[in-house]
Amino acid sequence: MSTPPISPSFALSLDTLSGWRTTLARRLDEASRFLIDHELVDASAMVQMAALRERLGNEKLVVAFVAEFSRGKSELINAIFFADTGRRVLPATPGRTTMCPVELAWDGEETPALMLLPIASRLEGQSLAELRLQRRAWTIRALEINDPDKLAQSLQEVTRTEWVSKDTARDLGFWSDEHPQDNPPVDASGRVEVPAWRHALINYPHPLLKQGLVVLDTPGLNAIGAEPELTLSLLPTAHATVFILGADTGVTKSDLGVWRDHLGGQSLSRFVVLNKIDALADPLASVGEVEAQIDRQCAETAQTLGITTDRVFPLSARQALAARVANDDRALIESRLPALEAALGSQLLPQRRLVLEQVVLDGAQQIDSHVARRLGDHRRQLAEQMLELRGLRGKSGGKLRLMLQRVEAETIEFEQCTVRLQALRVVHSRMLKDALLGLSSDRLREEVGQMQTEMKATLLNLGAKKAFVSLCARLRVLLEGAGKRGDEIRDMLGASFAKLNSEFGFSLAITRAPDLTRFHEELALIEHSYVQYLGLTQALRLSQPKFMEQFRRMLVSKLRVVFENASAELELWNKSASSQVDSQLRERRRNFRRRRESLERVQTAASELELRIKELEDNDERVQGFLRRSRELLDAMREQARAGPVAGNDLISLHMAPAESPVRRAQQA
Ligand SMILES: Nc1nc2c(ncn2[C@@H]2O[C@H](COP(=O)(O)OP(=O)(O)OP(=O)(O)O)[C@@H](O)[C@H]2O)c(=O)[nH]1
Ligand SMILES: [Mg+2]
Repeated sequence: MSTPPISPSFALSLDTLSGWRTTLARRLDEASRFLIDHELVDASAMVQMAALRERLGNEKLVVAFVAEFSRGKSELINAIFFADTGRRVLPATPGRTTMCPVELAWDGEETPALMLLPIASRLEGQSLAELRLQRRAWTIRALEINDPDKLAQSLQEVTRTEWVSKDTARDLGFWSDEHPQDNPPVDASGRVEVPAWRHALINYPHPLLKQGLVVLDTPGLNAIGAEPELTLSLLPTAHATVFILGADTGVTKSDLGVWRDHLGGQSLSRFVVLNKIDALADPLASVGEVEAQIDRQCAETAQTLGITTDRVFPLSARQALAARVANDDRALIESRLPALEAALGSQLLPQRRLVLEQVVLDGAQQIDSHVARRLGDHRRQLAEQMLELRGLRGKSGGKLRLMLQRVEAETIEFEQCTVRLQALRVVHSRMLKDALLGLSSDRLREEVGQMQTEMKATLLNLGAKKAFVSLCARLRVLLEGAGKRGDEIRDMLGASFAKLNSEFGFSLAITRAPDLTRFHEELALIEHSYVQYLGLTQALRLSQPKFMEQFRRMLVSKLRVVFENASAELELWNKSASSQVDSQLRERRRNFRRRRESLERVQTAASELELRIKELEDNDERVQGFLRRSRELLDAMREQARAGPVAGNDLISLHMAPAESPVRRAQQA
């Protein structure tokens, strides 16, 4: 088999983006290596560079497919991502098929595998985020990626169900006496059919997944509602969601329910697919008539969902999959899938690009000013020494002795700064501790605990929502408080640095306090999705202790990430301020020692004077060279960031990409 007939433009854009990221990472590595090898950065700047590197390397792009059951989510994923296997890989059959959320990604540290989380894990109240870190909680099956049939057979597992008692089904969250319309089938002996797995992870070395794409396939409505984490965490944080409708069914009431509950409020990129347009083919109607009908249906869909018509993509996933498998260009165009792929590529990636570009530019700026400050300081001291030594030219031994005495005196005077620095450290660390207190996990747990007490006291959803909203308000105050304390620290350090600079010749500079806006936004996002969730009927399950516990843990683990990151950012900023003081102190001391040593040498042999001066001049030149080189390297990185991803050479790598796929390799062999 050869490559798919038409290069999927989404794949192309993603490939280009990832190529750009790799180049950026390489530029950063180059700059870091140079800066570290020549000791031009301190420990805190190294931490900053490592964080930037990690971000570039691990940047993920999550695309979620959401719809009522049987609209063709899995089929669409097959057509976009798995056509090169030559068959249908993810199970897609009439009726309910995918029973649990399925996440497709690639982690190179692991072998290809299907990881399944048993549904019973819901009873233990642990959140999915927590369980992700516990390998033992998962059932792991190796995947035979070189054999499409066996691969497809293994993936059948995501359709597995179990029959349990009504009580167990209720505990698991699949049975509701108040809302029986969504309840699953019951057999003759009264047992209920529930999904066997809570979540599935497919680790598969697809070229696109290797580039950081994560694809989330979800089961139909009922199961979506039953896993709060999907609503609360996975869907709101996806970078794009593809909502699928069937042209054969139109927009049904339950489609609207899914849209409203899970996608409605989202401002992130949403794509609406009107799938199964092949079902509209009619031997008695002309092509033009069928097309007009498709257009009409798109317009109606857009109107019903309250979006513009250009957000609706009519297509046939089944036809597209068949066309790709058969290598049939014409049929692929007829399936209209390429239009969706083009839109995904052209709308999603520029946005990711902007985010990354800003991250890199900010990072480069910080490193740049750090290096400039350090080296500028160094040069200033070299200049002072040079001035001193040049002044000695043609001077007597008496003058030399006088100079030595002066250095001694200056050293003693300078050392008085240590008392001041000590005091500064004490004040600084007290203020920092104070600033971090409100962001601690203890404090967070306390606040969530208070919310829980308030929720228990009310049986109504309205009350639960109110308790949650008031929790968010308290957390916002905590974040604001930390921000304010950060500003106070900046003011205190700014004033102290100014004094130290003028009295002891330091060149301490304070960088702007970390901007905590990002964390406020993250908190707002969590608030938004939880408020939405609490408005859903499923939230009634909160009255069940197990669900309350799961809800609490999930919330704490989400919030903890926000608070820990805010805290880490504040701490890093403070660390970089104190390490600046430490390194300047060290440098100043070294400088006094050097001055003394050169004077002593000159004292023993007059010829030493010119040698010393020459040495200082060479040294200064070397530092200037470092500065130039460092700027060059950082400028190259900035330029690359501003240039953005460029398609071109990457085209070649795209066309080679499918060949990289293990299945294709096996087929070729
Ligand atoms: N005619 C036609 N059938 C399609 C198309 N896409 C999917 N189907 C069929 O619709 C049925 C459901 O497709 P799935 O991909 O399993 O749907 P799903 O949305 O993943 O459903 P769940 O996994 O149950 O949530 C399958 O039999 C598919 O073959 C299409 O474009 N045209
Ligand atoms: Mg499915």
